[in-house]
Amino acid sequence: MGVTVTGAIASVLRALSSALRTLADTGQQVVDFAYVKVLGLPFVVLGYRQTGKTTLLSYLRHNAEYLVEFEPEPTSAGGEAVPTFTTKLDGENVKLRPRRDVGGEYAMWDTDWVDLLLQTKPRGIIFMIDHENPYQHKEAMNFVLNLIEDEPAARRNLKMLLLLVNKSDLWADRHTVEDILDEFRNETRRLKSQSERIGYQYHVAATSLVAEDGVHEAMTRFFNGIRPRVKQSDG
Ligand SMILES: Nc1nc2c(ncn2[C@@H]2O[C@H](COP(=O)(O)OP(=O)(O)OP(=O)(O)O)[C@@H](O)[C@H]2O)c(=O)[nH]1
Ligand SMILES: [Mg+2]
Repeated sequence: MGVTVTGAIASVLRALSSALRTLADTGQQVVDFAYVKVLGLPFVVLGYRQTGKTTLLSYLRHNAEYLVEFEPEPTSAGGEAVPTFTTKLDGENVKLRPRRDVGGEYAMWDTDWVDLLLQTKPRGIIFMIDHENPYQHKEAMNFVLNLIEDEPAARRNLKMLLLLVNKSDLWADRHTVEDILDEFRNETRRLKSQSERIGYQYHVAATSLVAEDGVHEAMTRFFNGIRPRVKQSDG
């Protein structure tokens, strides 16, 4: 099934590559092209501890067989470098650039999360929660929304925030995603109004990384949301 996610990224990249091939030589379009080729698509994955951040990054980089053996340690302070993933497309390399995997402990919000957002100026943020610790998820989410509000660098390139309600294999038989989000009414309302005001998209999806449920759709939506847009002028 890692094939599915790899397939999801491959299809996003295929769309991206065909979009790039249609670009003409105007300045803006050349900048988009250079940006994608040289810098990749920077995005960050945030969320309270143990929500699945490291698992998601590994999932995106490896085939699913890898997950069976995968028991991540909690990510320690300072985070861990994640290499750029390069995918070959029509003989060309296209890069996705997550930069660094940070942990979800409180102590890391003010340090690692802030640094990561300010340095990366991400095009996308994946924010992960699960069915436990609603209080901590709320705090973590408000922390990120505050940073987007207060730090121009954190929102400068932001095109999409994807809210993943993960571990659906553990809750889907008892709760709907709406039940879980009910605890986060204020935060989702805030997300909606901030996204409209600042001008980024948001999307909410339920996923199970271990059962590979909903991941393909959510990642396709996310990577489509953060890739540079080709202007649809027919002129
Ligand atoms: N049941 C279930 N477990 C999951 C899922 N995704 C991740 N996990 C497990 O949740 C635990 C935490 O996953 P990590 O990827 O280390 O979480 P993290 O957000 O990186 O954690 P920190 O680095 O401590 O902040 C691991 O045991 C994963 O195997 C899921 O969809 N379902
Ligand atoms: Mg981790």
